[in-house]
Amino acid sequence: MVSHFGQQLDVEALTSTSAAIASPDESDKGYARKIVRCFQRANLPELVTGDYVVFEYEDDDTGVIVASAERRNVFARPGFGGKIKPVAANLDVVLVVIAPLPQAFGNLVDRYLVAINTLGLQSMLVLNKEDLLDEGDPEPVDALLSLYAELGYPVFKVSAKTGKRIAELESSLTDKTTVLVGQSGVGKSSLLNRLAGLDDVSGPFDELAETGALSQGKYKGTHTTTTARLFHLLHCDLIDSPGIREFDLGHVSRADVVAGFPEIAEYALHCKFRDCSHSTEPGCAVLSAAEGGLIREERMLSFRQILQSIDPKQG
Ligand SMILES: Nc1nc2c(ncn2[C@@H]2O[C@H](COP(=O)(O)OP(=O)(O)OP(=O)(O)O)[C@@H](O)[C@H]2O)c(=O)[nH]1
Ligand SMILES: [Mg+2]
Ligand SMILES: [Zn+2]
Repeated sequence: MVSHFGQQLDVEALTSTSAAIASPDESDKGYARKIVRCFQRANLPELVTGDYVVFEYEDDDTGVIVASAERRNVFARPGFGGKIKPVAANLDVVLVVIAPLPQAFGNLVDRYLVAINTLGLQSMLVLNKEDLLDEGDPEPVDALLSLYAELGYPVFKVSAKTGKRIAELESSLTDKTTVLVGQSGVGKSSLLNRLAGLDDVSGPFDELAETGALSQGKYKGTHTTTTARLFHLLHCDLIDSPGIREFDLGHVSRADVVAGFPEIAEYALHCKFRDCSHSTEPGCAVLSAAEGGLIREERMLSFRQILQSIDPKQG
């Protein structure tokens, strides 16, 4: 399943027969497979980009989905009213994209990293629009990227616009299925177009992803991408996803949050109490490490903020 349009879904036919596309067939990695617009039978669960399904043709370009295969994993985010909204399934990597504009927030990145870690997926970070950075004058987004590099996350500083270091990024994505996530306007769709080999990444395109200018004056994204879509590139599969404003981690446990902060998790093993909340307890190894400057202050603040948001009694 490659994309969702209200009640209808776009399904890519993996075989030329009229049904049976439940499993990925590596020998059949053609790049211009047929897209069939389908409805799904009412008894099926909510399907998401990246799901494998079985469908029956109704005519040449339309069909009905009759079954879906179990997912390896699904990346989700809470939608309106606290309902979990799946974004994409059967992934290897979640690529968190930040940029100098719109402004990047460490806490948003940390929320993503907790969610990705909880799912057991690999996270990578991209700072896009490096062409906007002033060489002589390090900007906050640079410091943010270095922080994650120090923590051991793979980081890339690229420009979709100029193509700088795109080859480096591409080689890390080879043979993987990756979803691009991040705020609206950071350039997820532009990156996808560049990784697809385009020199002019801003379209308009028929085959690739639509991009949109930032809003006048406010330098915010304009929510151009409205539905997740899977693209087969020469060396990897990429899923473009709609930008978000906030990432609410409603569905994770306190232990998940700790595990999503590797440098905090390391010290948390040595706390005196097993159920230590790392806020006021005596013998808390996390607090002593933070006091000793072994954990960065901004990460401790972010950690507390996330704990508080998943359980307001905490903190
Ligand atoms: N200077 C510069 N501008 C870029 C770069 N990449 C993207 N942009 C511009 O940033 C704006 C937003 O790009 P999009 O690719 O639409 O951003 P997006 O993250 O897909 O946004 P949503 O679909 O709304 O989530 C467009 O005006 C792009 O031309 C870059 O590397 N450098
Ligand atoms: Mg987009
Ligand atoms: Zn503790």
